[in-house]
Amino acid sequence: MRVSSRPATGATITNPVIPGFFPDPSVCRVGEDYYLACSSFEYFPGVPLLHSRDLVHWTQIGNVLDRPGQLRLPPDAPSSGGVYAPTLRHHDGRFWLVVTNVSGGGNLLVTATDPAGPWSDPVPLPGVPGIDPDLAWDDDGTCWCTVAGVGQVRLDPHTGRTLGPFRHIWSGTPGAKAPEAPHLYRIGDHWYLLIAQGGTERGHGVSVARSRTPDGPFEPCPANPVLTHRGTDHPVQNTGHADLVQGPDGSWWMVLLGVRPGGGTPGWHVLGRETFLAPVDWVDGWPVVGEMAPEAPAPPWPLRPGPALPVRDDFDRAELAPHWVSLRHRPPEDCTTGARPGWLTLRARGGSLDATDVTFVGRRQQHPSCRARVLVDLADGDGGLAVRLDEQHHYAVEATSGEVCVRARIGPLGTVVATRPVPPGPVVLRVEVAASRDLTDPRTGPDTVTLGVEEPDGTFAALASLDGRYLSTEVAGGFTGRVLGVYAATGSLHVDWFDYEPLDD
Ligand code: 6LW
Repeated sequence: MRVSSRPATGATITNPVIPGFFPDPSVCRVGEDYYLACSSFEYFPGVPLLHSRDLVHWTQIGNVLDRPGQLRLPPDAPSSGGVYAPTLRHHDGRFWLVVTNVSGGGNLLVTATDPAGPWSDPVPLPGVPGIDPDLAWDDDGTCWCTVAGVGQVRLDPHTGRTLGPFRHIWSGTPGAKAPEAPHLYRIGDHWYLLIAQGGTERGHGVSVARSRTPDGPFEPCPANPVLTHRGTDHPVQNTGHADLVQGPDGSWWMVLLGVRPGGGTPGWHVLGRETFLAPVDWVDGWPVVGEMAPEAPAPPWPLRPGPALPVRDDFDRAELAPHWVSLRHRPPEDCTTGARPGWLTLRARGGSLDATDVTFVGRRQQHPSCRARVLVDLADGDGGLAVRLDEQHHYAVEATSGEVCVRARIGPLGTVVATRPVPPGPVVLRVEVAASRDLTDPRTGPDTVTLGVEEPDGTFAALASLDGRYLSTEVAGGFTGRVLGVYAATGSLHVDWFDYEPLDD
């Protein structure tokens, strides 16, 4: 039982602090402001950038890679390809971010004075192999770049040139899967090297080692892994891929990814890997990670909630809000709020949701139970509202002229599961996701996804209710989570507004 040395304020936090698919978090603090970046894979813009004043409440303020010139995602980039694991740091008055684009160019570095952007054009890092790059600076200004597998090389962060040999500095805990997500910190008299091991599924964990010098030799913590939920029935699983940050009061905190499996056995997670917060104490020069309860003691400073996302986006701004994502790229002519003022106009680029180049604009599902509604006006095509995990795992309610249908794609199987006639003109499409509560049958899935259309009086005409396990990562694989979005399958369609709201679990 860990005894916290922290003053209890009585306040609690609800984990995850960033719900929905915001994995591989990397955090830094500047004064009283915290900034955090996450992976984004095949979605554009890439690398969501979030801000907090208390480590608990987070607001997305932008995306680091929000220009096509920064983020090359070819149309055939696979789902869960693209952008892996960033590291975000503040040094010498600037923000620095390194990240891997596994579908276009490998490791790259960008900088900014304002974390909300604009960020610089990428500096390629051709001498930095692999994934999960990290940056750390020595007192003499030496910049150390450390990568998965725990290799390390000195780097000129201005030019991207490596300086000296690439060296292997630690293998992590013997017997466990390759070490990933390395982060190097200078804390007191030591350099600490934090890693993830065990793979990002149920075996995930966090280990640490320390050295008197940034390039080792490293002494592993005798208590490794310092955090794992493997082999437990903890409601949060797959915990790992962590980053450390020190509060203004000197306390230490860890952000990390985890999943919340729903339903019966074995449990299915549908929101992707989410960002959690855990307290960290130091005992005998080693970090001790506190309990990651769903309701945990809050940090010992005033909580400062930021602005909540509004339920409705009525697309009345020239630019889409930063939480909207498309697939692989978003040519302005295919997705614009300028064609019909106050509407979002989508023009089909080619394929349906089964294709990698579908015109799609969506936002992460962030709640186990939630509702999405959109008002669409079919210009000369068809499209609809989808719950998407990837090209082979999605459910959608699609409007064509005079008809609405529900399509389901599960792996190699795709079919229309329901249809109904609708009058011509704008139509409201709705998706409701209800998390499973009654688990008396252990075979119960995580949730039920109900898709349909609204009658003119607003009542919900459900067309199909489908088992949500088939839109889970345990079934589909990959690194992302569900995204709820609108898409154009052929021609064009206009979207007047998009509502997203949580429902009681
Ligand atoms: C990430 C790496 C990992 O780069 O998955 O399983 C990759 N571990 O740390 C994508 O999240």
